[in-house]
Amino acid sequence: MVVPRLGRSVGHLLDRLCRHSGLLAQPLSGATARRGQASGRPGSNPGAPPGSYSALRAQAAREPAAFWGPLARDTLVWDTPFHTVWDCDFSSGKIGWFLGGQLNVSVNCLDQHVQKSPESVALIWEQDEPGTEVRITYRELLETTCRLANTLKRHEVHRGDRVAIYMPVSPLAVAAMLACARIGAIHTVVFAGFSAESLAGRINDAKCKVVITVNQGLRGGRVLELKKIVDEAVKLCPTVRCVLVAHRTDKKVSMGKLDVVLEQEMAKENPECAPESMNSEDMLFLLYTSGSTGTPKGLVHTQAGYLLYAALTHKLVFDYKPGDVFGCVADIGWITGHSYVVYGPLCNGATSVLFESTPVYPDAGRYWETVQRLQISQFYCAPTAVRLLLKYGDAWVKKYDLSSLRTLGSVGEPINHEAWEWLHKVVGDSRCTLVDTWWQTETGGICIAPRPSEEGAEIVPCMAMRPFYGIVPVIMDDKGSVMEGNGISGALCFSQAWPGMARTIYGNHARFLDAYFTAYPGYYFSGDGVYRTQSGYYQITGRVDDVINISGHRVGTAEIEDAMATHPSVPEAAVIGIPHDIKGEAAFAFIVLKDDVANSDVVEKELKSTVATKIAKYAVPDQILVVKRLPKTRSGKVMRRLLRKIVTSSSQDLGDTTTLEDPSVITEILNAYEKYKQPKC
Ligand code: 7RM
Repeated sequence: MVVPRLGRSVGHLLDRLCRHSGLLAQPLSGATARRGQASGRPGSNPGAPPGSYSALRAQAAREPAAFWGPLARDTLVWDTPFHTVWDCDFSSGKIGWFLGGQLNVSVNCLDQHVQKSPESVALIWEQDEPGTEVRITYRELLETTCRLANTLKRHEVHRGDRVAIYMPVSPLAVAAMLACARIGAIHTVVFAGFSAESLAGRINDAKCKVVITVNQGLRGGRVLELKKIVDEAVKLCPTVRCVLVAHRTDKKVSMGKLDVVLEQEMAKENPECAPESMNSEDMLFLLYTSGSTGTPKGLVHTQAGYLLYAALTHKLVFDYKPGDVFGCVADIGWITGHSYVVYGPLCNGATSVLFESTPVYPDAGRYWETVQRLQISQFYCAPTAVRLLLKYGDAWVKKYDLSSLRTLGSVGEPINHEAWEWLHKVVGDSRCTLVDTWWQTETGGICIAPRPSEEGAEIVPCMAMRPFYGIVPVIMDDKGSVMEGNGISGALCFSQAWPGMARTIYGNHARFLDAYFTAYPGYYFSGDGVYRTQSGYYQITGRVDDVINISGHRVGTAEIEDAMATHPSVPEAAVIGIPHDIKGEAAFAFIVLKDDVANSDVVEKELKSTVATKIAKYAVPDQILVVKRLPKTRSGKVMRRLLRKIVTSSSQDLGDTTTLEDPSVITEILNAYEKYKQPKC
């Protein structure tokens, strides 16, 4: 079906949006669209002034093609215009945007800005050692990207091939991502805190041809042996033909037969590389994230929709203006780094900060000293860091002039009152806009945040509040029915597709459908719970599945359990998340030991190291409790809910335990836990 030419009112609204955001230079023309399903869209808002948040939100929900079509056409640089704005159907998990269009993401992030102002600064690399920042212009970044792209080509990386990037935050890592984009290869950045086994699992799942890494990393004054980890991983990876090794330190590392010195190769290459014309729906990158099973999922993001969504949210949520220095301190190994260190800011021609260090190196003033020295306008960080820093006291903040700041943002986990207030009052001097932003690896960009909004609209502390344009939240009850009205809570779903969302799980579309589109047919299910306040704002209440969030890092309880169960003395383990002052959540493990185990302390130590080796250090349980058996239902499922109650609730009420196979297990575990809590002397 073809949507008729845009009506005047829609054109007028978008004109206003574009004047506000500087996004659209040209008037609208007709865009065509195939319509998807029509449920759950909010109606129009006749009383809202044109161009206002609520009018635009209503338009984006009612007429996605009319909203997104002109934005995509005028925000992005296209080789071939798209003919269809969207073709999506949540019932079948079909998601497609800007069909027929062709473009290159690296051209959008680099060449378009080089043409206009080659010497403007693309990246400020805030290296681990304070005061040693390096500025990279758009011209330089394009040149580095092209040399790296040509190096990849020389090593037989072709369009559609996968490349793993295991690097600390650095300009070369950004160039590696953009080099893949330039030649149509698909990158998968693996956070440089993951173990060799985790890295190998991801490389094998993606069947990567090439790995890009560094000899060593530097973080918080410490050396990270990244090349050694890659060596260990690659032994397990038959698809890897070549490892490109860059140098972050002077240390010589042993080079095997697959290894190539990246800088030497790049120096030989041409600083220009013709960009591949990619279809809107070709893959741009894979990013692995944890779900409720033991194996991480490789979420697939595609070209045009992802880039447009990252760029638009970067501009409107953070109020980014040309000339601002945008500081997102996330690692590029997470989706936050992809969307708000690399793709969003660079597509908008911004100056983006690459933060290599930690919040407390060399002291607890590091973030604020950096803000002052680099004159950062927007500062985007994780609540776990805020909780840590506020314990050091206000003096570390007050020491510095933070008047360059306009917007503060938080992401990754719920932000508690104390952290929100501290960020707002002490860091933001009660003067900056503070946005609690909710989104996921799967959503590609921010979905719920206090901005954009009507001008000057209230911001309620600790709340993501308002859906972004095109985001239509729906709250579901236990039975899978849509809950209407305010003052209600349930599962957070979305009824309508948006351009930035993931398209599939790499190599496993069935799992994609199962994880996100099966629990509530016709809707995307986020895995989070949400409360809609009396005023109609959204407040995230936390995961409703078996995913926990340690220091803003997602990990599945099943992943930790699987790692622990590889220990020969541990037939069974059950892991739950428990509240933690700084980390937000910590893992608590219940383990069953074989009868012949003499010393459980040794096993516990070994288990911790197993989790660090198999997953990552952050996933190691804080506490391990030995029990005789796990509480299981008659169908054999571990009742984690009961374990959570035992550890976190002071009341005797353990909820419904009638489905337990043997209720006497409760007293058994309660006793074990009581004993465990007593101080050991
Ligand atoms: C961006 C990112 C996603 C999960 C998500 C939530 C939790 C993220 C917030 C939040 C409460 C927030 N991607 N989460 N942001 N919870 N308030 N503002 O973190 O894929 O790594 O994690 O993180 O549970 O589902 S992620």
